[in-house]
Amino acid sequence: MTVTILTLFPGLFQGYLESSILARAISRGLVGVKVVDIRSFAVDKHHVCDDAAYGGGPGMVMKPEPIAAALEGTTAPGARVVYLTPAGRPFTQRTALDLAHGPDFTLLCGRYEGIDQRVIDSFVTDEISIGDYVLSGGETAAMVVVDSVARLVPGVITGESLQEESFSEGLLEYPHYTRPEEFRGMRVPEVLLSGHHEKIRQWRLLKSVEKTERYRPELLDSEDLSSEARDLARQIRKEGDGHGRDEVT
Ligand code: 6GU
Repeated sequence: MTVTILTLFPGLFQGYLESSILARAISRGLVGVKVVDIRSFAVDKHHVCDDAAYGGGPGMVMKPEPIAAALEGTTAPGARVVYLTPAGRPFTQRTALDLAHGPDFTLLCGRYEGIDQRVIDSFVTDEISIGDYVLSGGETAAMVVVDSVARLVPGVITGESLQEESFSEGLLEYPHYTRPEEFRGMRVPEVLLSGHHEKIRQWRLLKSVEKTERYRPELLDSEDLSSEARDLARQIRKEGDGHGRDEVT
């Protein structure tokens, strides 16, 4: 799978692409990342890529010609072109899975107030936002997308880690512990030392449901939740009402 990234700031990607899981995936040939400088497609003497907005208002808009030329010079006709914008559809694990299934796709990073709408109308197949906040450009969002997609490409991380993720699907992760058994007076929960796999599984699920209830309670209303997780959620909520066993003294 090859991802092409179109940006005015190609240098931002260097350190990121040289580090960690992604660098390994690239060197093993599992993932390709091509970073393309939009400015190199501007034909005028000063390679101008932005201009004032028609209709007035503050800020600049990215000109259509360099982006169109960059897309036509790097992206196969019919390929997915994803524009990263706070005005896009929310990016989720489902989007990442969908992109990881291929084929190759292109990420278009906006800067300033955004890009000329006619480029979106002519080339863009998906508009994606990574959350409800404003970034100064699409580059950090592109890194988020590449990271989350690359780790889903077969062979990039072990099947076990992915299985564990699908186990906890729809819930926040349970807490993790490593050695030593006691750190500054705090012991690792006894059940994790027991070697009892079923008890450990149940404890982790309980912790996941508790954490989800605390930080993301709306996730517990999902239809996709396992019946076991649903039962735990119901129990936790009952206890929270003040009628649970823990509250009885
Ligand atoms: Cl994809 N781009 C920008 N500029 N800001 C964002 C975003 C993307 N997602 C959330 N905020």
